[in-house]
Amino acid sequence: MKRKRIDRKKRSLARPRDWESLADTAFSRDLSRHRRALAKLPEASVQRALLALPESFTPNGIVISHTKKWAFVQLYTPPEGAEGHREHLCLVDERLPEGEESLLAPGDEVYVEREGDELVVRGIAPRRSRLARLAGPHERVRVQVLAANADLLAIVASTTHPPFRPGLIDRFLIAAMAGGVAPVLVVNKLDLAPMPPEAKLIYEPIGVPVIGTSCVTGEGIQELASHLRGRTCVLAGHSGVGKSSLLSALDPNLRVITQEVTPDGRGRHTTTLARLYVLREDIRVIDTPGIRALGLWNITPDEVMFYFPEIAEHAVSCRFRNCTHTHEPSCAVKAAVSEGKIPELRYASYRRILASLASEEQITPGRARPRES
Ligand SMILES: Nc1nc2c(ncn2[C@@H]2O[C@H](COP(=O)(O)OP(=O)(O)OP(=O)(O)O)[C@@H](O)[C@H]2O)c(=O)[nH]1
Ligand SMILES: [Mg+2]
Ligand SMILES: [Zn+2]
Repeated sequence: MKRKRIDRKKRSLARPRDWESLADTAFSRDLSRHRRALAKLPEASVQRALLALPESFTPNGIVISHTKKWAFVQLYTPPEGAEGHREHLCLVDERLPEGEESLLAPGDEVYVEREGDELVVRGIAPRRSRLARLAGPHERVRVQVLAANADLLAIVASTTHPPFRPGLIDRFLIAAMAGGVAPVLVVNKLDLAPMPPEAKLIYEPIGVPVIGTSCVTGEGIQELASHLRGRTCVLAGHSGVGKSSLLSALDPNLRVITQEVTPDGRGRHTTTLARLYVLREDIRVIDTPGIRALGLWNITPDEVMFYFPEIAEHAVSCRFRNCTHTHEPSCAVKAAVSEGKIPELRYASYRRILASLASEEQITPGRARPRES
């Protein structure tokens, strides 16, 4: 243990400070990592690793769920000798390059090749859309993709247990717009409490359909199904709001695990891995684990207002062109809020998001920090 530490110290002393910027040093480091990986693999895999990755391909399957090394893939046509059975565990080719986004997400279209007894993911098609969030500071990638190629994001909230909180909804709306996914708001557990008035008041005027549901009485489930037909939809929201229950309500043949919400109403994080389900009536749903916070990516503070259509609409009349609508005089947005033309809750969300973007930049400075000199 002690010895290791000394070694590491020596190494860091021996290297020039900016060794990572020297391309050939970085390359040789990568190569040795690659060699180490090869040494650990069985013979068949070594053979495979020496074949080139295809430069162009037609996807032949869709990712259902995955870990770092493995992916469950639904193949469009069953491979030879595997009749009818279409979901297959595939090895993920470790040479597929991971950029700033997660390499794989449920919904990704992939190209799978048979190599001996194994099926291997050899290519990933460019994403048409993504639902993504800023990854935690300890994750390998900067942007965690929760779901790929979805047409719709159903932001699920509940009337109560857990309580209705617009803050996360507003963030999901931004993530949906930024990722090219159309949002709908689903307010579940109508059997426990009526629809919170602000749900319709705030979101319908900005063009977000609001659907009230109950998995207990079945209310609204048909309406939800009609939105989803022929599409791929992500279910996302706080833990315990009933995402997995909605999935079971949409297709009772599915056995999706759900759990009681704890007495404090905080939910229990029953779903731990995002997964795509193919339901009847040509509906594909990606169920995701409940989250507490959604860090926004690729958005600068001055862009935030463009994700709040009702704020952007009034902003043109502000005295200052670069008005942030927080402290400036003659701000048309603040005036519209006090006249009730912009809901106070949305304006509060706008300010919270603006403030958090500034602090997120401070919390995760390692990500985009200019190189120390
Ligand atoms: N009363 C009532 N309870 C519901 C409804 N929908 C879900 N529940 C209950 O809420 C609890 C949580 O439901 P889940 O479907 O596991 O919630 P989830 O959003 O998938 O939670 P995570 O997987 O942790 O993100 C379970 O006890 C469900 O039975 C509903 O419409 N009405
Ligand atoms: Mg769940
Ligand atoms: Zn303003």
